[in-house]
Amino acid sequence: MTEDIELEVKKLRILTANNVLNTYPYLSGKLRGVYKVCVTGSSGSGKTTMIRCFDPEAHGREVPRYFYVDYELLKENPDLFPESNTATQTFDFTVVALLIGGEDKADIIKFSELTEEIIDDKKVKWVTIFYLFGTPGQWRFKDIRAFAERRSDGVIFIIDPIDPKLRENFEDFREQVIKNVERKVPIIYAVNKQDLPNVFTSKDLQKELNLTEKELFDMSALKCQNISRPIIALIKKMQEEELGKKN
Ligand SMILES: Nc1nc2c(ncn2[C@@H]2O[C@H](COP(=O)(O)OP(=O)(O)OP(=O)(O)O)[C@@H](O)[C@H]2O)c(=O)[nH]1
Ligand SMILES: [Mg+2]
Repeated sequence: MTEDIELEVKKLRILTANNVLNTYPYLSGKLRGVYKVCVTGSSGSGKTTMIRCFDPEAHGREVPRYFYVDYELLKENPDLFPESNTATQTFDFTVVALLIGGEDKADIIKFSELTEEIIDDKKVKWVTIFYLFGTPGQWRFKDIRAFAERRSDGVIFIIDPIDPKLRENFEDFREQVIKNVERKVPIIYAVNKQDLPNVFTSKDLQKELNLTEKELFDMSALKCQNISRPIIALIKKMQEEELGKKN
């Protein structure tokens, strides 16, 4: 069953890569895969904020964070819920390209901004394209999350260091994403909100969450700091595993 899914997904990715090459022939010889990557994690962990660093226009439908909202009160007190008034209802989506250039320098840019000139200027050797799906973290939208995570090739898992239910959410969301991708795929974890003082860091959580240094990163989505590192690590892991499977 898992093997059938794996084959089906591979076929789809090859067809997509061929479409990309037909449309952008200058990528010929440089394209190193087209993947689906989802960004998961509890509500408020910073998924939408992270994705908007790569593409400010990449947002799904945002709705009030709470079921009951007194709009009049909010209008008069816009900072009533400083932790953000909205939550993602559908999913955030953008297409991004990882460019590996001269001296193995890595860059991530919005795919629609990639041009032949950029490829030449940056002496790009490899281009990996990924469809980035930012999922909704709220429980009431978990069916939409399942849809957005379905058959991803890799997962970015955002951990909220100020979440009072950090451990419980970690187990829950991991179990769900593993089920939704329908086969074993690489997962990279990022502890967000590192701009805040005295919050858990990847070092603090590594042991507790039983993760290795290589799969756990620190970042601040709010400041768009260190957001590329987990993605580069994920793509590397995905491609290493793919090569391993071929051998
Ligand atoms: N200080 C700080 N706040 C952050 C950071 N990332 C996100 N936030 C804040 O956390 C709140 C929630 O961020 P979102 O990006 O909407 O969270 P989300 O994971 O998309 O939430 P859902 O859509 O409900 O699943 C917002 O107020 C953000 O400004 C960060 O790195 N540092
Ligand atoms: Mg969101």
